[in-house]
Amino acid sequence: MALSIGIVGLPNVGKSTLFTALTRKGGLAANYPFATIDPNVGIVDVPDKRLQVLADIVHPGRIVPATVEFVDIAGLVKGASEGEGLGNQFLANIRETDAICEVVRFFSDPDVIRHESSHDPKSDMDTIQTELVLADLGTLEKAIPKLEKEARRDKAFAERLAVAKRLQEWLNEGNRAADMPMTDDERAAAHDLFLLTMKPILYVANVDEDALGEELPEINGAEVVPISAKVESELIELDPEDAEVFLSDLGLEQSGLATLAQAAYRLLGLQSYFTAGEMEVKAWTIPIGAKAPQAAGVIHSDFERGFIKAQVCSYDDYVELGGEQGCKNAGRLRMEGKDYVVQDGDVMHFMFNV
Ligand SMILES: Nc1nc2c(ncn2[C@@H]2O[C@H](COP(=O)(O)OP(=O)(O)OP(=O)(O)O)[C@@H](O)[C@H]2O)c(=O)[nH]1
Ligand SMILES: [Mg+2]
Repeated sequence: MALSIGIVGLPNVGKSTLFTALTRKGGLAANYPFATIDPNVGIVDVPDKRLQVLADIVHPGRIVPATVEFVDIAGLVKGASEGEGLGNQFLANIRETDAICEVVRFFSDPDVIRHESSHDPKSDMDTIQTELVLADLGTLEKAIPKLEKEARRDKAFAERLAVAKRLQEWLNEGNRAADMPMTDDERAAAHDLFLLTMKPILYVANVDEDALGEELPEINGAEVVPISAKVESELIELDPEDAEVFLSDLGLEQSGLATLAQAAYRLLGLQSYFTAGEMEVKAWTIPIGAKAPQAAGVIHSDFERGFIKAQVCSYDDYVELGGEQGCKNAGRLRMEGKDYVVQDGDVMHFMFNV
């Protein structure tokens, strides 16, 4: 299960430029609005420097990073829900993503045409929020009559219907679904409605080169990650050493893409653990707080079902003591049971029985 993120924003704000840099393959970036019509899906490695450190110890056949799937869609405009621009049909392509990344134009380049509905970051964000809320209201308008019918037949649908109606009122006031106070059960019921504003959102501020490294304040309680799509698209053309020099000239420690991947992990409450062996060193994505069996289940459901115990070294121990044998010699190799809460960076080996 790769984590998936849908990219939204007004036309010509740099979505496809960012997507292309992210995925190192062609989405089409072009200086005219609505350059993107078909959705583009790209799988992106989650940059994690720890993988190479582990590989230097284990010398595996290959390194396998965690991945995130990005979906690039056409720009939304004011009135998209009523068919303005290209309309909002393509929002269906991001209905099942785990999160939304909204690209907001902060860069000033006068040569890049601003779509007429784009003014400044705050109003652009409001425009997108309005369109996403309207799209969700459209979804609810279709879902509610169906749920009413189903609730008459089967009580199990009553809760989903009640929450759908409550959401309708809430969204009608211009709010995001995710911000509505809900019990866990209601939240689960709401999840099945696949509302766009129910998804966690993070903002990418597509800034001018010289504004990189500046911290941006949160907007509506959401994290804003400053990235220059232009710089990113230049970075991927360079070999790794030149890229490091380029980055340090800009006063940066890592590429915006790495920063974005990390922000997405934080937003979704995710972390990685590693497996390290002769064949491969691999990062696995799990929710923060996941216990050992759940972590094992990410590799294979049999591992979770037949979980016996896990052999664990912390990342720091593993690196400092030179690997598994070193950890063992130093008494730092632990055997953990099914209640062990996996820590970020743990190097794990599972014992199971099926
Ligand atoms: N100066 C500058 N130009 C950029 C930057 N990011 C994108 N552009 C330019 O803006 C134009 C539009 O970029 P795209 O990536 O195609 O925009 P988009 O958001 O995908 O647009 P649609 O698909 O039409 O909705 C292109 O000419 C890019 O080169 C940036 O960070 N700085
Ligand atoms: Mg595009």
